[in-house]
Amino acid sequence: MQTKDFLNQAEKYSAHNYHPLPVVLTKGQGVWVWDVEGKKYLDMLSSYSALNQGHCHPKIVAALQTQAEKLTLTSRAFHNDRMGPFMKKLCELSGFEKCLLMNSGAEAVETAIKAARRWGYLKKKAAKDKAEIICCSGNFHGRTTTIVGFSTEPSYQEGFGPFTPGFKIIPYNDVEALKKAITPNTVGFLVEPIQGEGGVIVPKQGYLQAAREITKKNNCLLICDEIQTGLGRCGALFVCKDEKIKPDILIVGKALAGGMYPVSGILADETVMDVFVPGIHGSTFGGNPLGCAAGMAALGVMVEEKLPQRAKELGEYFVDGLNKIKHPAIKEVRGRGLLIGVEVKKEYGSARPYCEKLMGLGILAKETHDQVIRFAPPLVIKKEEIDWALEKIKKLFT
Ligand code: IF1
Repeated sequence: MQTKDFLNQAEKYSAHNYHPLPVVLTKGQGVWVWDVEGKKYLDMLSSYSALNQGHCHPKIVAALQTQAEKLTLTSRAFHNDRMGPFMKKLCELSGFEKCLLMNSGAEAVETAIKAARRWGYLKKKAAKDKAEIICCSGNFHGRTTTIVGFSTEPSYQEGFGPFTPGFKIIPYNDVEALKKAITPNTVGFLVEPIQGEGGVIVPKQGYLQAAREITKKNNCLLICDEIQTGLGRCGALFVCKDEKIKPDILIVGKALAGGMYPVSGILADETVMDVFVPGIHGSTFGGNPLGCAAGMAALGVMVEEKLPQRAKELGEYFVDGLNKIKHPAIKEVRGRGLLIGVEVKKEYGSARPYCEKLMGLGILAKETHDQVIRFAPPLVIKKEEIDWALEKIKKLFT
């Protein structure tokens, strides 16, 4: 079968919930992927930062293979010998006492929401069923009906109501708005350290510190969603650590198991995590040994190959190179580490045609919101591969 055959199959059998580029991938290694015609591309999306360790990292593949032949799933009705060691490593790396493992990012966000509400009723004595969680406009935290209920992107909401009450929206990067929004029933402030889908929006220096102070002062939880910004992507293990703040709940996912298996979770200290008692929350696959084995290897690769440091150094190098491409169509180059956005001026059209041209030049990138081309390669990328990409991006703009 060729590309068009696969496209026809997708057209015929798949719900049309995405508008993918017309490329059919069949192989991945490191930062490179190949399509069914044998064409090679540089992956500049990393499946939205789930592939920080690169495609098919041999150490993570080996861990997955070994575990797959041994024990893949026990449910949480019984213990297994992979979950404990993985959680220990994750807690040590992140500086939290406990974690609760789920599968998709949205499930981890929902877990954080449930933790914050339960904490609010049990410990803050918020009025019954009146708990409020503050979120930011331009947020992206997943696709469940509760989560899209507090999205500010109409297309994510249309036709999916009614929505879960108890969420209040404030502008991102606005400390005063946060202060004003807090009430005696506010149990948490849910925020992305950098808004990925919102268009790679980096808040002003000190925003997270201020959010930390205000939430502490008002006895409500700071909940940081680092599903996309975490695990090295933005040039640090977590942006929170870089900003020298510790949220009450840290949400992780995506690259947690190296893009090899869906593993997500929340990290918190005992004072929050003890709101969970047996039987009130969970999932069939949460904490399964296969995902934990992959996760253990993925964390190992991140530390051994110093991926956060690489992202910091190579991200600065990449942004510097992009800024040297002087073209009137480029409105701004922004980002942190290897989460980079190039905003295209409206008068030069939307970002999508640029991504289609980039595909012709051998680079796979994805637009976020109409005007921003997102460049987020695996963190194992080499300097010369960035140089190769810069040459192609220069061609795109000249
Ligand atoms: C899609 C966006 C990125 C996330 C943050 C939670 C989740 C995500 C900060 C939910 C997931 C993915 C979802 C994917 C595309 C991608 C995405 F464009 F949707 F917004 F990365 F920016 N918090 N983001 O970024 O995690 O349940 O997907 O595992 O839904 O199209 P998930």
